[in-house]
Parts: sequence; structure tokens; C-alpha cells
Amino acid sequence: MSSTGSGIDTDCMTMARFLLSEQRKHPHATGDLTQLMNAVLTAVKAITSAVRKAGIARLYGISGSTNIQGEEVKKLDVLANDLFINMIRSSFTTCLMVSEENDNVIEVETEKQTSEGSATVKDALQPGHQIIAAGYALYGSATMVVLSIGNGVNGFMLDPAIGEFILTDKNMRIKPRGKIYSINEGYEKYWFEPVAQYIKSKKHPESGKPYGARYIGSMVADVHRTLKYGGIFAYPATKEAPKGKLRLMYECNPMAFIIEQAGGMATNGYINILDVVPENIHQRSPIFMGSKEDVQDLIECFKKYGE
Ligand code: AFP
Repeated sequence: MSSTGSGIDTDCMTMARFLLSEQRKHPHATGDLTQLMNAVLTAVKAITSAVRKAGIARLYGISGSTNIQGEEVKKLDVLANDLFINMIRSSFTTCLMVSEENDNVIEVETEKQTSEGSATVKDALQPGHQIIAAGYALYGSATMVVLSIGNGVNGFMLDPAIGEFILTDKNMRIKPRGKIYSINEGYEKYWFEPVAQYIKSKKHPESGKPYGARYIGSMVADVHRTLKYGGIFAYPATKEAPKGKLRLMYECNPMAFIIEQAGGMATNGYINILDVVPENIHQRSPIFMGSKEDVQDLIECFKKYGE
């Protein structure tokens, strides 16, 4: 850190600097990813502003509409969805978008497309291994963006004084094994045998101490803690939700890509989640992700107790 004694890092690594430095490593890079990320960060900063004043601005609560999943859409969901779509569309770097709040793909007309034909939903239905970049924003005490563009994982924290995301967590790596399991134990009666046996082995190990339990109920927050401290996050298929709850394309895949890039593992119990070929854009999938050794233990339970 270089400082003039004012406590200001005069050489701080902003997300913009980071992306440009990464872009220059690829001589044929078009700069589209950098342009896209700038649009995404604008949306994240605007959402941060809304989240910080949500109580005053009466932005908490339900919007009065439901999404294709039949879930009540919250006011902040609508605001965030509109911001991302508008900012990303006007970055002129995309041809198609998929969102939890939109029944169908969001098509984006571009000059290139009109000559080559428009992108369709079929272009979206690709397995997670095709992902180039993935990230998430966490609106906690500070706003954090965790990003991977295929070369490891880095965490950036928003400095509201300058409106920039500053690199604070360089090259994030997940422990090979943790001491925390994260699952909604309220659904224990609906678990299938492999999951029931796995969780039992964490609570009543044949040797050593039991794992601790942590569950926030927000996938981003639960996976972020798993990335930082190790262990396993699980949203399994249950007798009530036989395909699980979390959506493959825009919840499981991006988080699995990040966890793998940090040295972890992600599975649906049988195969790597990034190998699953989506059949529809809102497809759900069971998901288990985190420290490699913890996920491998889970897979062993599927081998031993699975159908
Ligand atoms: P909500 O947006 O309805 O709170 O759901 C959040 C979520 O999609 C995901 O972020 C959590 O991991 C998961 O659902 C929690 O689901 P349960 O409440 O069934 O455990």
C-alpha cells in the first residue's frame, strides 16, 4: 500500500484497473468483458444505494407480483432486475440475458446479430463449463463483489468515498476441508438417504469433533462463508422438491464456477454440476459445493446410499 500518510492508498487496485490489466494479457481481447463488467458494477452500485435506504424508501417487502417459479417477487428484486437488464443491455456486449424474474430469455438486438441472425434460448442452454466469467455481489455491512474470469477468484469491496470496487481479497482459495455444514435442517424429514447419512456423519462422527452448522438462507451469503472458511453448502433434492430449489443456470452454475476456480468442488450428488446440460432456463438442480474433501465425502454417501 502506498500512502501519503492520509490513509488513502494512492495505488489502490480498483476493479477497473484489475480488468484492464487482465485484458492486456490477451492480445486479441476485444475489451467487451471489461465493458460488460463496468455496466454490471454500475447496477451493483445503484442497488447498494437502494439497499442502504430500502427502509426509508419503503423498498422492503413484496412487489405484488410472482415470477415463473410462483415465488412472490420482492420490490428490491424488481428494482435490481431492471437495473441489471438496462445497464447490461446498454453495454452493447450481450445478445441474450436470462433472469429469475423473467419467464423467457431477454433478447438484445445488436448490429452483428441482425446480419448473423438473433441469438435464441438454445444459445443460452449451455453447460456451466462454458462459462467465461462468474461473480456475485454481497450487500452486507459493505458491498462486496467476488469475481472469477477464469484465472482464480478475487474479492473487491466498494469504497463509497470514490465509488470504486477495491481489491481486498486477492486470489481467494477454499480450504481442502472445513468444519461447517450448511443446509436447511428444517426439511430433515424430506431428505433422501444419502443426505441424511451425510449430515448424520457430520453431527455424530465416528471420531473427532462434530461439524458446526451455519445456515443463513441466502445462497450468496452461505456460499461466500463457505468460500472464506471452508466446509460444505447443500441444497439437496428432497421428497418435497425432487429437483431441488436452486436454479441451475443462474444460481448453481456461477457459484460452482467460482468455487472450482478457488480450488473447491460442486456436484449434484452424481456428476460435476458444470457438466449438467440445461434443458430449460429455469431448471432447478440439487447442489452441494465447497471444500473438495467435504464434497468428496458427500459423493461417497451418494455412492453408498444412493438409488
Ligand atoms: P428467497 O429469495 O425466497 O429468500 O430464496 C433464497 C434462495 O433462493 C437461496 O438464496 C437460498 O439458498 C434458498 O432460497 C433458501 O431456501 P430455503 O428457505 O428453502 O432454505
